Amino acid sequence: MFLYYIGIGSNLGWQNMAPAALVQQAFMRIAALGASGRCSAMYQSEPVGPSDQPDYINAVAELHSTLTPPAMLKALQAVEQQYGRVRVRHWGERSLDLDIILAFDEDKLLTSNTPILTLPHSHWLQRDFVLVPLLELAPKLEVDNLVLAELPLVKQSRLKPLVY
Ligand code: A4P
Ligand code: MG
Repeated sequence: MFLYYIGIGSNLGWQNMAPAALVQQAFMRIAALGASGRCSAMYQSEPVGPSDQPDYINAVAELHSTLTPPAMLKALQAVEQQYGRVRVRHWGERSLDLDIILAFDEDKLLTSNTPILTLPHSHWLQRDFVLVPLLELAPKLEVDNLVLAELPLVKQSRLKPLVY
């Protein structure tokens, strides 16, 4: 059984769904790819990349699944496609982005260094909209002896969960 942490992001929404609704819908689809899943709260975050795009809604899902990382990536890309994902510009606006942030085989951290699948996800340690929701699900998580909760980016983050 594999354990995944999957980043969910949207800043356009799709059809009649606002970004927050789409993030929740995407989590339901992700949960269906495994045996058990949990989702963090949602967070509004300023765009990283071009600044002339709307704020993002971000969350992280935790999922236990028998799908291997390449199979999980394919399944996530199929979900992105179903929600109208179009690639416009690098780090630009998108209806839905699903990234595998971390993958474990039992307790073992999996790594991969191909352009098709990079694990852990590139830039994940520079993004509070990934780390803060991830730590909500796994507050004591350490990766390669790095205590994530101790990172300055996490301690200084002003991200707050969305309140309805
Ligand atoms: N790929 C490689 N490794 C992975 C992985 N671990 N998980 C490949 C998912 N995909 C992975 O992805 C490009 C290629 O990455 C895929 O073909 C896949 O095989 P993409 O989704 O088409 O493009 P992208 O998402 O624009 O590229 P990238 O570099 O993954 O961007 P990021 O890092 O996802 O950044 N600002 C805020 N506030 N919140 C956000 O969520 N997201 C982005 C996108 C930019 N700014 C943001 C946010
Ligand atoms: Mg992506």
